[in-house]
Amino acid sequence: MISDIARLWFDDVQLEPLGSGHIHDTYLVTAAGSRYVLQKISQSVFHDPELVMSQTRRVLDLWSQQNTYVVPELVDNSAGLDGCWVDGEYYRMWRYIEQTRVLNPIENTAQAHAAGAAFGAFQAQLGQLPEPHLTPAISGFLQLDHYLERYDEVAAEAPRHLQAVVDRHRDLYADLLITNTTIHGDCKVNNLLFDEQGESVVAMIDFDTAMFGHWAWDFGDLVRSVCFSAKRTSPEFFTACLQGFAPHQPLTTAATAAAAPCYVTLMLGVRFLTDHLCGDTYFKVDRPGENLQRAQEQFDLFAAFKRQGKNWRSLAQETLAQTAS
Ligand code: GN1
Ligand code: MG
Repeated sequence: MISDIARLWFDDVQLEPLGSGHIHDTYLVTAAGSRYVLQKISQSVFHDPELVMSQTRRVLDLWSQQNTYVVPELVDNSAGLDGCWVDGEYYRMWRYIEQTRVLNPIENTAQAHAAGAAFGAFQAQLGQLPEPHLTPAISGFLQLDHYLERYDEVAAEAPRHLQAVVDRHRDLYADLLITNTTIHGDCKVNNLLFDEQGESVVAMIDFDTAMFGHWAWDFGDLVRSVCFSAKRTSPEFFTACLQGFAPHQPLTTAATAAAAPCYVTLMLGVRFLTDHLCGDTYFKVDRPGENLQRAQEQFDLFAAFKRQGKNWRSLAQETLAQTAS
């Protein structure tokens, strides 16, 4: 029972499910008047939980050296360990960060700016990580070419209209397939905890996918998640994310910033679609067909991003010129 696991940390616990993640099982734990977050790491996604933990500790150490954001803390259990194996599953406990909230949906462009600044600051800070680079805890993570290889094995079963979209765009993003900096790897706006007024970012969470990647995978995922959360691809959101992010990341260019939301959104659509066709082994579902629906939502968002195309490139050029001056 999950409460038995929580008792490896605390004697007297109350538990309830927490969050809307598609990967781990996550619980809110109350013990001795304080709140904590217990997670069972999904091994169908992260094959090596100890690698995830050792890399997370390196990230937390370096991220703790900035003073702008609260850094999540792992909690030791009664054996003095911040994570442990029980019956072949790996568990860990975090201190809950109080007086914060997740934006669901995002409400305004000031929040998008604050989110861009937070993820930009993360890349700037993690740029100082001593060698060796963080390795992807999931092989091929965020590499479109890798996901297309898997997709191609099952593509014949995919709905025709989605096959056509993939085939038309699969070769467009060669510039984004390289790696150039340490990234967060899951820059959704709901991996940021805002203050209760929703004005500033208090803390960033979820470092499992931090790795050496391309700066624009984070930036693109942020714009994708902001627009998905707001249910519209507003140019104001794009500009606000870029204004927040770019001052922290000197690698930022207008063309790549404009292409990044398309790249990440197409990739996520392909990931959901492939998982649907392969029997939902990666993203958790509550009912059959849910991953197909998620794929369709990302393909719709991708189409909306494509329509912004050239506008966003010139908008990015103007924004970068302003932020540099
Ligand atoms: C997964 O579980 P969650 O929501 O933190 C996924 C991300 C996707 C996201 C889409 C390790 O993250 O890459 O962008 O779903 N994480 C992993 O909602 O695959
Ligand atoms: Mg995540």
